[in-house]
Amino acid sequence: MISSERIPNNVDLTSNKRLQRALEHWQPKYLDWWREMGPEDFQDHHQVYLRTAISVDAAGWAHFDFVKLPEYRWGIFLAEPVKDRVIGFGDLMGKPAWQEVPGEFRNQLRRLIVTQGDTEPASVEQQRKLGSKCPSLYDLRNLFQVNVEEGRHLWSMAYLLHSYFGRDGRDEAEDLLARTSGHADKPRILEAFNEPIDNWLDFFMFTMFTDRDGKSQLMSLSESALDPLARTTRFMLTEEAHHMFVGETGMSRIIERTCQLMKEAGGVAEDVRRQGGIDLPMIQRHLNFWFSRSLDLHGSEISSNAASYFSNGLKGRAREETFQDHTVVDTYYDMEVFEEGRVQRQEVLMRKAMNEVLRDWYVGDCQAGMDRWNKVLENYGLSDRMYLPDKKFSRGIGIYSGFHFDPQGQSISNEEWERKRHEWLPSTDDKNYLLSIMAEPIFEPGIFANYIAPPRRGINQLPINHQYVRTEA
Ligand code: BYC
Ligand code: FE
Ligand code: FE
Repeated sequence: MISSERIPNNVDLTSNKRLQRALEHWQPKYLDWWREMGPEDFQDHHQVYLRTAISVDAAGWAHFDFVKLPEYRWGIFLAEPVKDRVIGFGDLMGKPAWQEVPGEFRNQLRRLIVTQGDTEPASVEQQRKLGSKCPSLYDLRNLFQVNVEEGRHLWSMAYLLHSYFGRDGRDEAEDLLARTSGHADKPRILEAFNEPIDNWLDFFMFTMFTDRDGKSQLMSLSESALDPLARTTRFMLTEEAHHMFVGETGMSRIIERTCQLMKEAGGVAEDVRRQGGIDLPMIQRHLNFWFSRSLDLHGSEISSNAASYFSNGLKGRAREETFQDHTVVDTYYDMEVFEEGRVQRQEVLMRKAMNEVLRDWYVGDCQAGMDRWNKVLENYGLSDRMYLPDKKFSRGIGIYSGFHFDPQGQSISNEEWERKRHEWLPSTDDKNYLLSIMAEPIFEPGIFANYIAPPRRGINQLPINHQYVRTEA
């Protein structure tokens, strides 16, 4: 069994016996979960070239080596403390940040940490069958890198629960291993984390859009008055950047390959499928799906939970320091609401609109990625463009759920929705086609599936054709 010495950490674990015992109790359960729910078929006989954080300084947080997946050293790291840090927003602004959990905010903080923690193992579960369909060893390695880091993010939240929430925290940490993505009785908490991801187009869209919700939520939690939470999430963000890199570059490589196939076929989108590629409309449908599911992850537009998180200093805005007003007592958000069958504008108390403020930041961050994908199309001289659907399109949470809108945000009838939804969202045909072109995994170094272009460079200065995953002799 992996012992506590093998938990790299900067929280002085050896001198905190109580915490050490608690984590030693949790660790074998985590490992059981990982073996059962982690990457299928790659646990026992494969060595993977992985980055492991062994400290938080520039030299230590990106240590590369070959490891077997269950032997990855999942560590606990907090970003360096900010000296004399004070609360940066809300009603308690200017007071010292908390080193312990105040009793009156215990339930809210536990809930935020549990919700955050729940997404991390969920994503590993969602992605567990992708290895046997991989487009290259380079991509396979990236998948596993994302998976082990989501595992480490779970460790981060389990650490907070064990350290600051006593018995309840221990119970919650166990429950994080007991819920399962897509399970009928014990599903994951947030809906996007119960959606299947069984092909690589879904995987890249998920890491592009859903991991980016991870970025916006972690940015807002890294403003938290609870200093250990702020420091934990701040360090998680360094790893999160790689997950979005995997999604964004994975997609731009698919788009690039599609452009090449379109050129070969004389520019007709449908021909791309005949050549085994992924056509642009299918890409747009998957984009529409994961973008709208990830918008849902930001919660309701009008939310008293969000107001209370902000007032109490539990959860701020992304880059809180860039705002002028950190208390926002009597300011309003000009919101698009849908009432009496039409879109109208309504002034909403800014504090209640904090989910929407974060969602706006998120949309801007996604749009920047969209612009980079469109550059690829432009460079190939094509006039097609990818776009983000309107915020109202295909929503399951919040004030637009229960109504139908087209991707441009126009309200439409049930009948029109039923008629058009397969043009806008992935169909069973799409999924079957994707599985058919991914049926054979590619394990030969330097070779890439026909539907995706090679990356610009390899991992950690190694060549693209390096054997990033190898079977044990
Ligand atoms: N699905 O006031 P409301 C990541 C619930 S991703 C299902 O609208 P609030 C990662 C809500 O819980 C980042 N239920 O929302 C990415 C509430 O339930 P109750 C994850 C939902 O409270 C990729 C009710 O609806 N981190 O790290 O402001 C790979 C009404 O609540 C959903 C976080 O989310 C939904 N989409 O919640 C790996 C940060 N949305 O009270 C990892 C922590 C809302 O009626 N969470 N509900 O039972 C939060 O900050 C907030 O809880 C939310 C919004 C952002 C989720
Ligand atoms: Fe994560
Ligand atoms: Fe992530």
